[in-house]
Amino acid sequence: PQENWTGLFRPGERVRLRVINASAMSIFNVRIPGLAMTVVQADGEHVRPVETDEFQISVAETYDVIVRPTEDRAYTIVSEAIDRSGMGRATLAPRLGMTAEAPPLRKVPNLTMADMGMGGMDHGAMAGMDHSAHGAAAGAAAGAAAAPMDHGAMSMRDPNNAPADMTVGVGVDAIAPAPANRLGERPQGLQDVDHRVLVYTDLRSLEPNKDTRPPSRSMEIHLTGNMERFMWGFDGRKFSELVEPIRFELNERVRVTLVNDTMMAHPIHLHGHFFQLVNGQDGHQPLKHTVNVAPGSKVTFDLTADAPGDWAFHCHLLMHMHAGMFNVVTVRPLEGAAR
Ligand SMILES: [Cu+2]
Repeated sequence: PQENWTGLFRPGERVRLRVINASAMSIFNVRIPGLAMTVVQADGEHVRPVETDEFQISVAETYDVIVRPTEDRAYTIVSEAIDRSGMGRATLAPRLGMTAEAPPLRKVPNLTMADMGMGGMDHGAMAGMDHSAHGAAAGAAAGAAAAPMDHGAMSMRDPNNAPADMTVGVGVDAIAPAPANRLGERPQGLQDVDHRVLVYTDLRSLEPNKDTRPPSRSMEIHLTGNMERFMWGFDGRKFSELVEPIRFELNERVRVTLVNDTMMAHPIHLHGHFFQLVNGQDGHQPLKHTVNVAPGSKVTFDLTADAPGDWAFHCHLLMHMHAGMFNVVTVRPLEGAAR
């Protein structure tokens, strides 16, 4: 922030900013106080222009925005880490050397019951959980030590809901018993701000989706963690324990639901493909390669498996990926191979 990267503009011109979250472990909330931003691309794919005042960008996501500063003054580009551990800062100005005020860091957001996938739950049943730890769990999003939790409360998984072969044992924090689709809700840390905030349901592909076939099958993948061993994985296993890759037939159309059983956000990234985020924009579902799955929430995407090969599929938080939240997606047959 001290280097104060500065982008120059002539008052009145339209400026396109490509914002890439290239960090290892930090999810940011981005705004330019005094300037509206028109989002025109997500992950490098066109979306219907949508004006906003702030957006959240998870690791590996990209948003292109257009701004039109008309005044002969500097503006501060602010990116606050969602755990409020720090703030990125840059400047848009008509001349080098100018700065605008940088707002103070806002307070650390606390996870709500909804964040924990407990909307509609009997909260009395939660008496075993140490509620004071929730804010700290949110703070762990930046890689800090996991919050101390009462593990006695962590065996709340509805066994009917979990995959039959999912490993759930001591310390596996399957602690969000009822994750729900919350794509239309404001992201972490932005629930209470008094200006417009981009939500995933705002994103609408500018072009109609090329593949509108209904999915021929559905699959559910749970995002799981273990706070005692700092292990992260899919369906309760880390990559080194996984035997089977996730298999798709070439050009198969599959609906994939990611279920975040943990109290941390996970930016899930698939190589080799863009998937269609199922966000209510039927026929114009936005194309993405990374989607942030908020704590205790579900995200669904439709995938056309049109790239033969082996592809990495993983959480893009570096420590989570290294700790096991990784698998290989195989798309077969390969080019030229017999079916
Ligand atoms: Cu993760």
